[in-house]
Amino acid sequence: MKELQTEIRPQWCPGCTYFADLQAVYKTFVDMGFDETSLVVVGGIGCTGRITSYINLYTIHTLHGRPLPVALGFKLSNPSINVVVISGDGDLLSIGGTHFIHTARKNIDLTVLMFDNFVYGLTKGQVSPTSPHNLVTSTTPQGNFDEPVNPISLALVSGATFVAQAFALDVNKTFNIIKEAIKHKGFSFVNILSPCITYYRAEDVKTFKNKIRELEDQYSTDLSKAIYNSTLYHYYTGVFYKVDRPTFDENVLKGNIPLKTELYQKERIKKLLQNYS
Ligand SMILES: Cc1ncc(C[n+]2csc(CCOP(=O)(O)OP(=O)(O)O)c2C)c(N)n1
Ligand code: SF4
Repeated sequence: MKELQTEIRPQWCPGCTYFADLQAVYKTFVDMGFDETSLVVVGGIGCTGRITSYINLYTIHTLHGRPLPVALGFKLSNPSINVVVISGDGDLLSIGGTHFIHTARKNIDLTVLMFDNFVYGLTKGQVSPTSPHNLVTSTTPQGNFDEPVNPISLALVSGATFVAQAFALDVNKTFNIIKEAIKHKGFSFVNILSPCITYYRAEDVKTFKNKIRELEDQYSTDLSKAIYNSTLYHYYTGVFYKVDRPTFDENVLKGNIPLKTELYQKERIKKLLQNYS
């Protein structure tokens, strides 16, 4: 575990739930025996994205909203490597929202861990896509007018093949779920409920924790059932859905999806350029 830590001290507020998320992540990587040759971690921008500086493996801190395209690039250039994306609800569902949908529906073999803190933490508590209705934030002083995105439902309807939810302070359970998500072949998504202790003013972590319930109907392979379960109660943890479907990267390897199309052939490009000379 010590070897996985870097010399940089996490720059998170004292007591931030992300410390627990980080423990679960370390625990998983140690348990799965990852090293520089077998894993790359891709982070977005935000308090969450900082995690890339705290993991002593190959990591990349990308542009705001863009960790998924970068992760896809890693996976296609080296399909044998495990790629784990760690980012926030703002990064993945706001500015990066369309990447989320399209990476999921292509079933790229990636694991996405979303630290869902219900606000934009790094920029000091603006409203985010998962902020509950009526939440008072710096940009919604009279309460959030909008309805929140349900990340589990969104992942399911977008085509993710493994969808789960965990709670930050239950480190062991989060560890087990992350492990399963990484082992899953295809687009796996874990929403880790991690309320921001500084800017999420709806309830304190203790009250939040008391609402956490274990999902009864886990590992469903029935999409409509999983979607229905995702709408029942916001504080369920467990695996909502798990199915096997060919992945995009598998199809690329088999040659079913050509990466180099005719368009990229030198002669075609030469001819094309001549049209502009
Ligand atoms: C293109 C661009 N727009 C805006 C920002 C400012 N910005 C930095 S972090 C952030 C929000 C991050 O929120 P979230 O992904 O929920 O992460 P958290 O900090 O809550 O962990 C924003 C808007 C930026 N860095 N780049
Ligand atoms: S602002 Fe919120 S999410 Fe960011 S470090 Fe502080 S408590 Fe954690």
